[in-house]
Amino acid sequence: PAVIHRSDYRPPAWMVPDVSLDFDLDPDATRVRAKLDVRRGSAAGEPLRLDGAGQTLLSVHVDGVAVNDWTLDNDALVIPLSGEAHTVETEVEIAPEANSQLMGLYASSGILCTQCEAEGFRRITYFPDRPDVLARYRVRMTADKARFPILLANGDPVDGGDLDDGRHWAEWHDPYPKPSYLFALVAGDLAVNRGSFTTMSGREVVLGIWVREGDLARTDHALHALKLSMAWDEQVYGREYDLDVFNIVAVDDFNFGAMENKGLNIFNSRYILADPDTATDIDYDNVAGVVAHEYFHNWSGNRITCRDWFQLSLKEGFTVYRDQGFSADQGSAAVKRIEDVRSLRASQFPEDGGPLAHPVRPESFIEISNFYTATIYNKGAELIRMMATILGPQRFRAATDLYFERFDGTAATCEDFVACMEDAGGVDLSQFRLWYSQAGTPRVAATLDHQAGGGRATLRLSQQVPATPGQPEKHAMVLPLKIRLFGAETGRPLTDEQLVLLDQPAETLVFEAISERPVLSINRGFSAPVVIESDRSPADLAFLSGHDDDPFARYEAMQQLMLDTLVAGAIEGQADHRAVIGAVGATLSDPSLDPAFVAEAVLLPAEGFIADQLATVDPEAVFTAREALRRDLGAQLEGQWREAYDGPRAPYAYTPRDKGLRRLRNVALGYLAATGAEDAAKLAFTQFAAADNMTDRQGALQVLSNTDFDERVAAFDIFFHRYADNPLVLDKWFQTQALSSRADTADVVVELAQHRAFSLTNPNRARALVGAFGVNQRAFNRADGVGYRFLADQLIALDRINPQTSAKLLPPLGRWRRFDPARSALMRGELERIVATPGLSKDLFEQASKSLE
Ligand code: BAL
Ligand code: ZN
Repeated sequence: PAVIHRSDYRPPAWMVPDVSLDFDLDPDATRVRAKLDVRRGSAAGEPLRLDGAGQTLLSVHVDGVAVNDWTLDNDALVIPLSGEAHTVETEVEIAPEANSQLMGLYASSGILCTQCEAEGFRRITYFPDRPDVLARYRVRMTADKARFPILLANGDPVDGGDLDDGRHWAEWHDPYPKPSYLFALVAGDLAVNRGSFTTMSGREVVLGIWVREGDLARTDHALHALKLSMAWDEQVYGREYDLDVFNIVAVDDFNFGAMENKGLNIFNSRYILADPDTATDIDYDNVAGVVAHEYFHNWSGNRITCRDWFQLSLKEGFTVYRDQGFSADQGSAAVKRIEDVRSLRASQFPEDGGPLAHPVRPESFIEISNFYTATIYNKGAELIRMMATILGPQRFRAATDLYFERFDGTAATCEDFVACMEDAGGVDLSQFRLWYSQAGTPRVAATLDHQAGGGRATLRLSQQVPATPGQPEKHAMVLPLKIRLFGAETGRPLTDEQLVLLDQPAETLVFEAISERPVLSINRGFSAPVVIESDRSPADLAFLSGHDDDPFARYEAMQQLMLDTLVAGAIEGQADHRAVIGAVGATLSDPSLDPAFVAEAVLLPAEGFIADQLATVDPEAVFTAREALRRDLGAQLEGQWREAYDGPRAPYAYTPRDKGLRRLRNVALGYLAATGAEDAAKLAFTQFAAADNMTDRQGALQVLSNTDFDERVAAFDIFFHRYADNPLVLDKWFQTQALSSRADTADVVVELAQHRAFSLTNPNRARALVGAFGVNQRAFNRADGVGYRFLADQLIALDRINPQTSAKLLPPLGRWRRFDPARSALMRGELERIVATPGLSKDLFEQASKSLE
């Protein structure tokens, strides 16, 4: 397959200021008539080239006259045009019901809907399907009124009516020029939860969350989150909504989490539907976060879009940063930061250290769908965060104001964004730009020396950026590191917090008048997305975990202490647990701490993250070391776990405090179960059966899922039957089993793939079983290779249905270099089998072949 390079970018040869689309909707055969006003753009003499894929072309007219001098070149329609401006009309037929890849126009449980990012619009009609061609869209839809009573598109509704034959029509007009990837339409039998929002300039916006009638009761949280998001973007970024309506539609079959189409967001129902009985606190948080994310795209993505797909992080990194800020403001900012860093470490760090590593602004791709990654999204957000840290809040806001003003209505680049940061911030970000072009997670070594008898302390910092595919040599980057020193004896701060911009391979900082032995607090707030290697002792880490005034640094010290202990345990077969037990005990008994923070702080690092620290991963050794520490923590602190578990209980409410208490209780239950305490099974099962909310019910199920208790089987059975009609909750049933740490999980997962409720055609279900299994380090890496074979079988089968979703699930196989020779060979064998599969999509080919390199 062809490789597309960033350096090949050329401005569009033809622009399309206006387009009219006429849809005669039918699940089996939809007719699409498109009328494009085209204007010659950059290059004289070039024919008009319209992207297409998978449709049947019925006719082509130029300036009202049927023509046949067009050609098809790799699915693109090429039409020779002599003048500067023409009207080009095409008519095509497409088959939404047969569209299983869920790109373009497709059917999801009887609803017709679209997904066009990145290159799905070309599956609907012939068009220059690239983000720098901005058009005003007028859309007319005709459909059977009984089956599709609701017809929605981007922008505002302008007209509609009934036809004689039981069909009806509606016309929508979007006044804002937009790229084709933001096009959307929906036709279906939908109910609406209506709301309204008055914008900062006093305009009334009609809001609608559209779902199946039976799901309506589960949409209040999403509607509330939408209103909060609209207010937040006005207050924090000065951004006002710009249309009279804002609609969100939830569908069950969706490749992404959601899509920011102008004025008509389409969501995976997983990120809309929530009520206490079916959604956990994490689900509630995710619904609000994704609603906010898509809403924020209206400015960071839609009003200002990307010039080309290499700039994807321009909109995604910035919008993730914005949604993180929104979520932080809804509850505990410290806990939100901890969650974000945990997810960065779980998904982006391994990506940055593996065969699929790529810069935040990639240089090339085969299939752009493969680049909707944690690097583009989450590391991209960290880049924005670092610039915000360097500029400070006022100058950062001035810089984003400048960006929104300077580039409104255009397709921009990452470089344009950085230039605004420089212009409004009065800083030089020349070297900072390396963050966009260099892949890999920088490592910082930090050693702190102190003169005996007091006085001068010397901090030596050095950085190293590891080699990544195609980038053997790296330059030193700008690393904004927040640093503070604390006194080891008194616990008091010895310095103010300082922002150090480490921009050399090595630097030395000197602190004078340091009267007692200092302890280093570094990368506070996770100010740079790097790995810190310091020589801090277990005692100093335990001290920081109890005394640092930065909550993130406190959490981080505990994590480092746990990690060092677990790595020692995995390598040596045993470790000294005392420092961890002492620090966890102190944290549990500190009454000044927020329970939500405590719950995060006492959690052990994930198996995958422990494995990332080892030269060669031994999954059983990692599991055994982690279980040993869990058991020891559970047993040694049993009284405190019981106290936390028996803490204040109240009827369910979704408030930060209640969420924190629930989280801590479930963590405590896990530790109690780890000890094998006699009553643990009973406690868990009672919680499972009596819970008035899904957080507690699923929390108990998760605890049971890792055990041999008889209650485990009963709980899974009850759960399945109770929620048999709810696909989102059944996903939890599959996922919880796929994540179990039990020795038989791989066999269970292979069996579950044959379950009548399992299907690869629904991306959520595929991710719940196959995706979750891939990140279950112990089960997936079972020494006999059954996990590898299973994943490869599923990917090959899913590739025929939905290549995009299949390719996203491949990365666990790409970790083969990290394992022992026997596992490596088994994994490579499966990758080779995938690459050799006839008819493989370019999506899966790219991921598998790069993973072998
Ligand atoms: N643009 C794709 C979905 C999202 O990031 O919002
Ligand atoms: Zn996004």
